[in-house]
Amino acid sequence: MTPAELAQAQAAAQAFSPGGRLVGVEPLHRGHIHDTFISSWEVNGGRRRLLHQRMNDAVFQDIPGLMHNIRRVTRELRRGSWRAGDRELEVLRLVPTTEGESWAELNTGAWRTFAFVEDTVSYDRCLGPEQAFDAAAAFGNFQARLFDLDARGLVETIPEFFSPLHRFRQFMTALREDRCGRADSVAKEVRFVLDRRHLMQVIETGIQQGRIPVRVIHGDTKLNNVLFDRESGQARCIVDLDTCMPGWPLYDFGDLVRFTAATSDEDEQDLSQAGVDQGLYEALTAGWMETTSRFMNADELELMPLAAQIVTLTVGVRFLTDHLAGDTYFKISREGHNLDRARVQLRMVEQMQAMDLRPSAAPQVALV
Ligand code: GN1
Ligand code: MG
Repeated sequence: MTPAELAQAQAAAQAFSPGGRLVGVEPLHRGHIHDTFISSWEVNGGRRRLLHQRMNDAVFQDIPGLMHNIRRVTRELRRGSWRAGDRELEVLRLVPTTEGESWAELNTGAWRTFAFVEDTVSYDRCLGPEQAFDAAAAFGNFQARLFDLDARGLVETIPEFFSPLHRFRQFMTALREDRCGRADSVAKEVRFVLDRRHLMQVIETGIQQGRIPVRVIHGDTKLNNVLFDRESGQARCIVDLDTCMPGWPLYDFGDLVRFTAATSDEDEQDLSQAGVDQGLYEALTAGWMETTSRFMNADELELMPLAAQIVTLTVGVRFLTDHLAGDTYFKISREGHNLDRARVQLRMVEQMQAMDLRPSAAPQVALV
């Protein structure tokens, strides 16, 4: 961190001062979108840590809407009227500014702060089926808890965020424009996507036909958005509520599989490592069903394996689109980073299609 960045982060931390003395501020290199820092405070003889984020207002152009959603969702989660599951999860806590606002508009950008959840660990790779089950049950439970929340009460902060069709159109535009002259070098990946374009319309068709419900979802169910207790190893808190907005509930299951059943990191460069672990997929399915079976309909159950393919393809398409467009959306830390990410996702789709991934219950409904 440069001295200027440190000074900015310190000033931002002060805007959310819990009182006491600011001991230090460190960057936390997580996520592809915001800038994140941790501050430590000495308050009344004790230590306290806060997590600050400078929100990316190019990605989230409606910051008031984004913060409205987070306030609304955390309030609902605290209300305790969830329908399914018995796991007690901690709810993320927003720390207000010294003026009592939920975020601060500073000259360095829009900042918000959460209480740091102590004594937890997060994982970029899954430890095994038990952890996969636990993470899936936690995310399923999260969705169950939000079952009563009227989706119309939340702002769609990024329009069509979860729409595979929309992502496909953005990809076609980037391909046509080819701003960086990269299209020729990714002809193989482009072909792979075009050969599977039929997958991109399955969800929209299901929603239009009234078979797939629209409800509030988490929207970024990566394993590393679950904080596990350092001692017990059990899921304790779900973080990153940025994309909690109306979506198709199976998106959460699909994204969970994309990330957690992966045999490699999301940005692995050695493609021979990339793939899907069937045992982890099955554990995720079982964990997910533990809390969602009460409200998933027959079409959704049937679609579970396909949702994993569709979400993985969609996220792969988003990475590939950003590579074609010149890496303007996802943060990168090396040349070709988004292409590496895209390739891993596409390899996973290829493997999923070759595997026999089964829905957890199998009413036969044809959607395609
Ligand atoms: C982004 O920033 P992060 O890592 O929480 C993205 C998700 C993608 C994910 C891929 C707002 O999430 O949609 O699935 O990267 N978030 C946004 O790892 O675009
Ligand atoms: Mg996120």
